[in-house]
Amino acid sequence: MIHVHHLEKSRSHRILWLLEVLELDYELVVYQRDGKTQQAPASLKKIHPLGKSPVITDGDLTVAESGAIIDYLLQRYGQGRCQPSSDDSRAWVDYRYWLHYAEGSLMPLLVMQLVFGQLPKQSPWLIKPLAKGISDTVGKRFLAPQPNSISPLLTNICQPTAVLRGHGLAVPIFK
Ligand SMILES: N[C@@H](CCC(=O)N[C@@H](CS)C(=O)NCC(=O)O)C(=O)O
Repeated sequence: MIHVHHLEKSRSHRILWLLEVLELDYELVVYQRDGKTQQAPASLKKIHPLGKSPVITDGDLTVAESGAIIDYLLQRYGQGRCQPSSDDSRAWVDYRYWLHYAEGSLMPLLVMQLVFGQLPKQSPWLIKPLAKGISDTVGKRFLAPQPNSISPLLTNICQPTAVLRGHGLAVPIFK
């Protein structure tokens, strides 16, 4: 039986989505974020030393990292669903690109945006103006231009015709 170690408000939703599409049986083990820090509880570290979600266990196996979990589920249970065949080189390369792009390139930017956006709000009042200055500068000089430069790519992949591209529901949609 597959167990999904699911942290509320997290990337773990992608895994649940994939499991539903593949119509696999699974059990959910739900974890709440710490009310103050928003971090995962220490109990998640007992499942995998990273202490982050998603993590799945499948019998004796433990698999962490959302991309690796998706790969594992599709290789083991996909029966060709949700990914292009390796005969179709272009689609196969696109699929791999988008699978890795989400965590490799996009997510670090989104996390930086979140962290720097929170910086002034979370800082002690005395240094709030300084924190706001840093946050604004990082946002304007570094972060803002980057999502702008990738948005045409994202718009393109989010077109139903691009995502579905003749081989059923493709995995980038889960990312
Ligand atoms: N690259 C990892 C990232 C895992 C990750 O950072 N998960 C977040 C939730 S989206 C988490 O567990 N955060 C809680 C924490 O850092 O304590 C993946 O794709 O699985």
